[in-house]
Amino acid sequence: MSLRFLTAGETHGPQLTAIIEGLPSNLEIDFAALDDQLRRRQKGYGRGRRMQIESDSAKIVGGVRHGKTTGAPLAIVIENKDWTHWKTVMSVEPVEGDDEAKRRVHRPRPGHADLNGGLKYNLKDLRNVLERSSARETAARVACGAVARQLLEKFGIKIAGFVVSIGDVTANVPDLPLDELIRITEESPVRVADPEAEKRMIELIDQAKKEGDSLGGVVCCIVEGVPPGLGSHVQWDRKLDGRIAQAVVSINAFKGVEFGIGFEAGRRPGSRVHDPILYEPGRGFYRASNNAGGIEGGMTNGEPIIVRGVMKPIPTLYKPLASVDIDTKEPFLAQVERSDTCAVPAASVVMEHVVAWEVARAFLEKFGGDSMEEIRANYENYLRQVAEY
Ligand code: EPS
Repeated sequence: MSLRFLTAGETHGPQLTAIIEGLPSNLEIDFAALDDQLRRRQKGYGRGRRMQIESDSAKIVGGVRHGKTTGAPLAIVIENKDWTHWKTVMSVEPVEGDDEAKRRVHRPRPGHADLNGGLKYNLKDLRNVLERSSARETAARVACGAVARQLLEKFGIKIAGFVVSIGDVTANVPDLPLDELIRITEESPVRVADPEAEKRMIELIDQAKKEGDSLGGVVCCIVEGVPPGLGSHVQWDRKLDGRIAQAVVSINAFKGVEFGIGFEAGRRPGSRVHDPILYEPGRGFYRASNNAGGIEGGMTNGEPIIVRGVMKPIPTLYKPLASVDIDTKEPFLAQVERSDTCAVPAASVVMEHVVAWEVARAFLEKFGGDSMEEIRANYENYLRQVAEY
């Protein structure tokens, strides 16, 4: 069984719900570490008031007993504390009241799912679209990714996520061991390891907030300790880079993805793109550089996976753009909903977790077994085979 998950829940509904299927039995769950990841996602300079209301915690309500997975579907719920303010607006049961009482949305925001979702699902209250398309859903995805990450950690696989740029400010990424890079970016309110860029990013966010505007940016994720051979070249939908790309672009507001040197590869000749192959007894095959970002032919090559994603600015603008009222078809300014000015730092944490998920999925396909013991035996056997190759 392939690893999979589904999420449900609205941003101002009572809770988010996720079900993971395909986890092996006997994976020890570190409950505090799940909540740590959810807390990391809530942080970052540029967030709005909502994050002061929430204190996300993953409550496991199925699939784990006495601290270990049983092999049954794992069910997680995350409470929305803000729900108490939205009980009538988000009521499952019919409620009385006018548009205002129901906080009906009828002036769609350009760049959001509002209008397309309204047309597609024939909904005259665009709140029915925005409640689900909100990036609140990424809390559930981080919870699922955090479980996958715990599985990967048992095999020495480590993941970092940080910010490369916000608006037109690009941070220098120092060449440091991964643990050191994680330590420094973790302390930065904009998740960079460049104090000068950090200062300019904060100023830029302050300015955007003052002007009722929003900002996007570029984030990077590095996965270290991955064995060669995850993913496959034999079929289009088994290529790991393709699967990671889909996962990254599925994050709310993400518009593009690149691996290694990415789009720069299109500007260089092959001699300055491909990574020469080297060999040392004891170490095995390795590369002189990692321009490929750890994936060639849809498979990991044993070098760290390096993936970047671009997030567009959040579409909710306090100084709204032109829109059309869906009732009167008259021009109006788009509706203003409470939102963040910049969620790029949080998005780098989300990206870590969607990438962790895809790597774990490929890992279980390669070393598949129903228990952690069976997976470990398969993994060690494969590492021996690679060493003796
Ligand atoms: C979001 C709008 C804001 C963000 C939200 C994503 O929420 P609200 O409308 O309640 O102010 O804070 O992000 C989260 C709730 C979260 O947990 O990340 C949107 O429209 O996408």
